[in-house]
Amino acid sequence: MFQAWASLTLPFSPPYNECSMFEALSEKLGKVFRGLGNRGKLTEKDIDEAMREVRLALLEADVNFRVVKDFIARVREKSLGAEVLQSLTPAQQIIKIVNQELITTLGEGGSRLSPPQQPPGVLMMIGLQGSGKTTTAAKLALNLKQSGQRPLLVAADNRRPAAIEQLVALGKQIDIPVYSESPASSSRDICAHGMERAKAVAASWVIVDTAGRLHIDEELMEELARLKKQLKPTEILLVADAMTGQDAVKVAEEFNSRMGLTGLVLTKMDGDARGGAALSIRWVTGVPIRYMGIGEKMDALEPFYPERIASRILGMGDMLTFIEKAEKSFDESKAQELVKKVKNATFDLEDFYAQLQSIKKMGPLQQLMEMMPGMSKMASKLPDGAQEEHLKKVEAIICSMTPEERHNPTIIGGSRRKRIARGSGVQPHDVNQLLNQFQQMQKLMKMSAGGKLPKNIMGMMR
Ligand SMILES: Nc1nc2c(ncn2[C@@H]2O[C@H](COP(=O)(O)OP(=O)(O)OP(=O)(O)O)[C@@H](O)[C@H]2O)c(=O)[nH]1
Ligand SMILES: [Mg+2]
Repeated sequence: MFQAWASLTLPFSPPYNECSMFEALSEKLGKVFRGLGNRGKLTEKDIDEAMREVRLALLEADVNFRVVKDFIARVREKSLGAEVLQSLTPAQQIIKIVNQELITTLGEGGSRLSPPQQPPGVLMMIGLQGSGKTTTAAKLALNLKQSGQRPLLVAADNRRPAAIEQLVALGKQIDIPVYSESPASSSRDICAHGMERAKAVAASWVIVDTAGRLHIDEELMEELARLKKQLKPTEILLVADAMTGQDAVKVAEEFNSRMGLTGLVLTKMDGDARGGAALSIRWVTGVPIRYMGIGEKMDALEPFYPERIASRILGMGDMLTFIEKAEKSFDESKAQELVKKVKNATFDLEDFYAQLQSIKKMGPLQQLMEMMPGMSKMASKLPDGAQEEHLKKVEAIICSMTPEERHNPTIIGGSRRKRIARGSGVQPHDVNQLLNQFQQMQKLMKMSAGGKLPKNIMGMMR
């Protein structure tokens, strides 16, 4: 239903604008698997051939060569030794193995921060300059607050005067207290006083933002080691910029050997890097990826779910994330009512309009589309905001209709069409187009209610 809806609002000849992490890798792997086709049996030679291509695809995605070597060896061995399952074709079986091994490589299980046993728990954010420490500290604080915990932010980056102001401003924005002093104070004092404040306000978590450097240097490491000794952090989280590829992996290795990391946060996963850092960093360092940053806004932080990333890479979309987002934004009873309407095929333009509003609440359409199976490619081909533009037009058209027209669009003839077009600042044929598409969508809904939904909705809509 979301697919049907989304395709309804797509402009028709989207210009090209490729940019999305994992996209190229996903495409190449798709090609390899399609090449295996529906063959009833795969020989060792077929598998070796496919593995060679998978290997190339991973290397081109900037995955660490040691990780690639291990990965291929595991997939090859399992593919050769796999039992023949009747329910899957050999190609599907290999996809299943690749999926499992991708998950293993990414590190199993995402984890959220549970309330500390002895509050306040301390999170120490460390990393190179510009990796996203300050932003992530604030995002994490918001995340904790939303799960009912009481975070306090501590601005311990006294190297860059603006860093304190930056954290204070972010704290104000998300309404979370920030402990700060003048940049003249030492980070040791700021942390000590910050801990006192945390106790005074009964904070459950203290999140400490530390200073970064352009490169790892002795001075930085010594300062961080001192702070670690002083703060005895529950977690030391390295914030690493996914856009920097294998450099991020090297940095993580070094920080881990010096500081003993408990977790990683990969930022800028919304960028168009090839994804090699994400696919290598856990395997190389052994440190779990806890969160990923997917934008500059305060809510652009997600727990790291290896299963979801793997299925995104394999082109299955990120249905789980999508469903979670949908659940957050939809009212349960309204959703049920909607399902009933779809089933009875009484879904009208009024309902459609209400849907538009709910979906708008879920975030930028492009991001939503990227999570849906079969739509990620299309999403990347749309220029920023193209969807929103189109949506506005659709909204304007529906707004210019009378309730009766929305309920029963078939009564809209030539003169009503002209009136609606005038009212919404579009051409009559735009109104027509929307009505035709809505009719198509209703047909699809009827079919889906009868369990006859064709597999390729997108193809049909086009
Ligand atoms: N697109 C995107 N931008 C991000 C993300 N995380 C951080 N940024 C941006 O990256 C820039 C640097 O972020 P900061 O949080 O200031 O980085 P920092 O590590 O604290 O930097 P220093 O304090 O100078 O060491 C800012 O412009 C952030 O908005 C992310 O997940 N996605
Ligand atoms: Mg900072």
